[in-house]
Amino acid sequence: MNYTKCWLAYPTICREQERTLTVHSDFDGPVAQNGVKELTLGLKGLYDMGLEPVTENGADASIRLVRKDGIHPEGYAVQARGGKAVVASSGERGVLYGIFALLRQLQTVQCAWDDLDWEEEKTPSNPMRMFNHWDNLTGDIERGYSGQSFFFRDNEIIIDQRTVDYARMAASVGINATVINNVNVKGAAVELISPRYYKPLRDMQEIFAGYGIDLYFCIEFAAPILLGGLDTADPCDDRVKAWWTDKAAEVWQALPGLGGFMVKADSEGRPGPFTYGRNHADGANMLADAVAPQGGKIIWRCFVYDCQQDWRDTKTDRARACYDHYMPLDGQFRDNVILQIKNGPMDFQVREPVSPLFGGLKHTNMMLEVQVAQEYTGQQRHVCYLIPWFRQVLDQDLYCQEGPSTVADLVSGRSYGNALGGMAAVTNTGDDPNWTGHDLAAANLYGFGRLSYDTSLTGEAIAAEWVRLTYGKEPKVEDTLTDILMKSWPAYESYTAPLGIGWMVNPNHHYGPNVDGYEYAQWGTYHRADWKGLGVDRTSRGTGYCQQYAPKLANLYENLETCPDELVLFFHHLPYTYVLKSGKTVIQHIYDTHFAGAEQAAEFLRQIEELEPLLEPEVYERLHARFSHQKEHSCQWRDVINTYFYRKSGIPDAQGRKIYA
Ligand code: GCV
Repeated sequence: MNYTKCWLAYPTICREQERTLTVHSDFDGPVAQNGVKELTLGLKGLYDMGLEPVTENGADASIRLVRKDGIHPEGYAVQARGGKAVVASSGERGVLYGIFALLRQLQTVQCAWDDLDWEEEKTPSNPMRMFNHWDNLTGDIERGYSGQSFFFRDNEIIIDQRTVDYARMAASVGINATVINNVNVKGAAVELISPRYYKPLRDMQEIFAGYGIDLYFCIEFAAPILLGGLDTADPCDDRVKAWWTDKAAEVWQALPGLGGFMVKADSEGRPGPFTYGRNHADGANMLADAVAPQGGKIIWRCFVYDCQQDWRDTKTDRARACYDHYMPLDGQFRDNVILQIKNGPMDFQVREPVSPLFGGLKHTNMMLEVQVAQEYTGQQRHVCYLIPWFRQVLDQDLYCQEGPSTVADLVSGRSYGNALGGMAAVTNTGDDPNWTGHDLAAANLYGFGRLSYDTSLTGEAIAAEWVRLTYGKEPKVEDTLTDILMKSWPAYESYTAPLGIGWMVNPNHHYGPNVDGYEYAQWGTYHRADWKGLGVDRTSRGTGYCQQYAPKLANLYENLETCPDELVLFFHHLPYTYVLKSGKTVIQHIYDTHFAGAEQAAEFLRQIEELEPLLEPEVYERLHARFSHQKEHSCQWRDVINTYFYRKSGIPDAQGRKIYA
């Protein structure tokens, strides 16, 4: 199947045919060689120029890839001036990232090769920058909105040019690790750690390694039973320990350099240590000990909560679960364990406070998990550029120590001097021709990588950069698409669930409005609306969730006077007539944002229609179809939500607009 080159299309800047640059490299490993290949592709596309490697006279080469101690092995220093460029690093990954930075810069300033006058030095903000794929071996993707898997089909592993192009795309934005299969390890995926798959996995691993990407996969906690024929997977059982130790030795012998395993345990029906009366440190450490001799890591997901809750029970609070489970274990995990924590305490809603666990753990490696796949944010049928949201998450200060204590500081390991940590994104890719279903959803994939490598970047800068790399330099296209991207998350938030309350989606597939879709279910996701008001009381008078934060944040959320409007219903149960800081009542806020959000979606479509002459017909058609759907679907959201709350409250819209009573 044909597919687009996304941001690696290298659209022509100006033609300098007949010219050939030279490149000299101090490195000769596969990563640097792929860097040279990328330079060749880039210069050909941008200038129609050739590139020739030279082994001698390195000093005269147009581009020099230089080994330089003192620069982080995944960082780089690039200098480009007067038709010559030097890309320096102490490691090959750094050189590769420097090359991508150089190609990016050429496209950003859109100048002739000789005119580039630029230098940049970067050290990655996070040690680990990871894509998580929820691909099943059958080929379908859990929460996939862009076709089928390009890693797996019919229980076989696919290796083709797309594998290489995926690795190029990931490396171009600084991704250095990827988990290829679903955390819900289903069917044949249990056997990924068996000889059946070692050969193709090795081939895949080699491709990824050539782009500086460590391969990981998700394992099934009950594998000793399912694969090993034991009668238990108890992490404290010696037979289980021995089985995992032998298994790890076998896996690493087949796949030397494998990054490690990711585990979802005791979560949404998955097996785990709780089955045996053990805790999650017992489970994670047993695996960590098994993989440690191989240099492997265990990424242990913290998405653990009671998914069999009684909706009548107003004291149990799913939001509390992650902290309640893991805080008592702080300091007990091995050095090669990383706890992976979702950005919020619930599950990737359009707005949530950050998980208090980030501020709680002081002696544990941790990693932030975000979802680039738009499960709850429009499923890649609506545009929803999430990078400004991730930026806010990273900037949130947890006030948990005197020193640096934002989420960015904490997960990078900076706060407490941890060597491991970073950011992971559940990806939005599939085998659709444009990789991400919605063409503009590629900005999230790109943006996650860029942000995880450099957490000082802004959402707007990343958006503008992505648009230029993807569509070339056409001011109207650039301005319009950047504008749409930047307005898209607030727009989506405004016509869906209000004021931080979340959910209100159709059960199971999570698409489209259904205010009571999860209200009487077992999932712990309630809005508690009645005729007087709505919201969940998570203060000390309610579930006590607020108190999981350090005092400064706990007080901010606990007090209505200081609790930010956008999260007020997450933390408080309020009457519809309560006046927000905006000066509007809760009910009027609901009406106003829903009318405004749907209008904004209609405006997006108008903006896209103006781009018709400037975009390739196929791209325009795809965009037009998605934005038309978004316009219509945002009206459905608006009307369902407004009608529901009008019927509950009996309070009319102050502006007398149409509400379907
Ligand atoms: C992979 C949510 C999703 C599930 C997902 C789970 C998780 O509940 O709906 O599909 O399972 O999160 O993150 O493990």
